[in-house]
Amino acid sequence: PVSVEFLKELPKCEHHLHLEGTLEPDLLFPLAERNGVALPENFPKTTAELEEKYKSFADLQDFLNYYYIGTNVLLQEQDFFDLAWAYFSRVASQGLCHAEVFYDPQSHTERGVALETVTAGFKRACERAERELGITSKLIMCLLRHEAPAKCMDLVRAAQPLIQDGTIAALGLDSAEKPFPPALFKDCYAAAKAMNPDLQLTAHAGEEGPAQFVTDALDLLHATRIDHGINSSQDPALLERLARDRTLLTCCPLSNVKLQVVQDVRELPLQRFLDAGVPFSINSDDPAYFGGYILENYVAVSKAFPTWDVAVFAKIAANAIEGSCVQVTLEDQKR
Ligand code: ES4
Ligand code: ZN
Repeated sequence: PVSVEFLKELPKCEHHLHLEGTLEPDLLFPLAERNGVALPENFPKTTAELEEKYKSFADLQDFLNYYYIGTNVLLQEQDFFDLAWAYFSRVASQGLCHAEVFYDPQSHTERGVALETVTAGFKRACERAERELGITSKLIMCLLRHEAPAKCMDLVRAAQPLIQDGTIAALGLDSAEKPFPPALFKDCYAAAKAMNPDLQLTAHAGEEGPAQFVTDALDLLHATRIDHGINSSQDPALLERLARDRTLLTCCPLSNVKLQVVQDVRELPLQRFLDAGVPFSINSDDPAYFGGYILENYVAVSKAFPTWDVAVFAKIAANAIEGSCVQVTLEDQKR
């Protein structure tokens, strides 16, 4: 296997990172205190107890129940800044160059926190990360698919100024997958794209849901990237299409194990993706919950696929750059 040092030095892009999923227990409790937010009666009382709980989740929904309780402690612009800044500071030492990060406005607006407050805090952290850490970034606004499509459309309308001025670079779709197929959000995606033709479109699909949801995200939402997409491996025609169109799958190995999508990283169809020419990147998803940031995810893959050499990882890293919303040109690199 390649060395950890090599993986650390490899210039990496993160494409699948929920900012709310970077809320470490040791920030969650102080924020709850600072904001006077009461946690549920049966919620763990200490960082150690909460970390114990995070050791295993039954499935995506079991995790999401904790994740949405966590989001409740975020209220002020400064909270959102602190959260994102803690993330950027941490991954700067892991060789992260560029991050395209998700956030879930509805998990905050539902509690009376303004979209503008959330976005301003995250944006300020992104700007500081570029200035002080040399990490470039883009914000991806996600629709919560367990919410009514009409509610999601309200968010798209509220976000119009942020979509038009490029603050929001891309639209995504997340939360409980299986009961909420991509088709429900066709109008939301079309409306957002109409606000700014430069808006990029991505969607979680094929994590717990079938390969058909990946196809639907491409056909109905016109996504040009797929988040997770692991179950694409069940459809050879789809693999061919992803390879032909160079559609990036943003894979999250430790997440898939923690949420029992697979029992071991070795079960992930990553070799099949490589063989079929399907580009994928390696990402952390919700690192505070799943026990690893981007480097730990690369290391887990290198351990699970010990025959992959530096050339394979260089290819993965190059595919990640190519699949980013921003293309880093040779000219930019010279500067
Ligand atoms: C998520 Cl792992 C995952 N899947 C779907 N939605 C999410 N939101 C935060 N993490
Ligand atoms: Zn995700």
